[in-house]
Amino acid sequence: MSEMISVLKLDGTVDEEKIKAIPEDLIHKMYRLMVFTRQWNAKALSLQRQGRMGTLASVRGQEASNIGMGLALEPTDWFCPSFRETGAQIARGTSPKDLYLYFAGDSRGLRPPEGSRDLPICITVGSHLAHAAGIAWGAKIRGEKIAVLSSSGDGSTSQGDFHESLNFAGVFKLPVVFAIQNNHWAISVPFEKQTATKTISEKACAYGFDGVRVDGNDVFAVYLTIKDRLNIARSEFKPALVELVTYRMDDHTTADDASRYRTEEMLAPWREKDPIDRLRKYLTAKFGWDEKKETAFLEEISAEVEQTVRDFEAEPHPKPTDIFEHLYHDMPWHLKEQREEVARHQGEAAR
Ligand SMILES: Cc1ncc(C[n+]2csc(CCOP(=O)(O)OP(=O)(O)O)c2C)c(N)n1
Ligand SMILES: [Mg+2]
Repeated sequence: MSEMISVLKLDGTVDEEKIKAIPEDLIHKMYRLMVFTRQWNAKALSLQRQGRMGTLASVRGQEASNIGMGLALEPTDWFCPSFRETGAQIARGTSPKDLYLYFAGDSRGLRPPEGSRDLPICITVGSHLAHAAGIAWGAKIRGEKIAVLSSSGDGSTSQGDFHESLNFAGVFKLPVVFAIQNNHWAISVPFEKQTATKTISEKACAYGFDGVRVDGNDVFAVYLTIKDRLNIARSEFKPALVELVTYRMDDHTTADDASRYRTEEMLAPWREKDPIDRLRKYLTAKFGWDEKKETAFLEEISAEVEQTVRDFEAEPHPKPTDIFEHLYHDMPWHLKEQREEVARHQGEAAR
């Protein structure tokens, strides 16, 4: 079983050698993005309870894994997320307003930013691992010096797609890194019932490449490990499996009630490992971060989140005829007729 890679300890002290690779401004950026993600998420949960948001997969507790991954990628790399990567997407440049739109059921929220190399959110568990392998294969054939990162949950490792994608990547020596956010749950299925192996990283040996285990609540370890593995993938065509050991602190989604299958005692040790508290301790010891700075900072982030909500809610509703868009280059006649009919009913001008 591979050792757990860690840089930032629970008490906020660090491995002084490893931390040298992370500049101070990047550390502040990590903290800002993690706190923003937590507040963005908390706001989305509260909007959902008020009927102003659709089903949401909360990312609370997984901010270090998310931000570490998002910041480790180069802009020219590809990122293939599932649905609990909102922080990574924000770190990569997806607009937080678009993510609100998406989780409110508006498909316009899936529009990728200009020039983006992020795939849209993938709800089908595990299917995007094959997309990641395919993109990496295409890049290799074209001679592009890029890498691909996919992120999915512990549950995805039980899907056939996981085996197919990792096997393919191993055989074709593809520049792809498969990150697994092992948050110990797949809805109500605990990790012990997900697999008979002790870890996920050890599964890599069946595919002929490295598997590593990282403290997924340690943003420095996640960032450095993913960055290192992407570099190796890019320059040596060696894929990797990276297990990020973390914990889902909320319900699976807003349609779930985890108190039916999970006790407070199970959560308690993970509260101690909170990724944001740990980083704040480091900032306090190293850069003199204090109550006053924290209070002002939280207010600033909160104002930013409130503005994001205002922008999201001010977005005009999509037109009913939009349902016909983006499917056909040349729309068949019967759909054109239907679109005109809908437009007539809505008093809309058909495009
Ligand atoms: C192919 C497929 N089967 C079932 C589902 C329903 N489903 C949605 S999330 C989920 C569990 C996923 O667990 P995991 O991969 O650990 O990710 P997490 O939700 O913990 O982030 C399931 C079974 C689905 N979306 N896709
Ligand atoms: Mg999981």
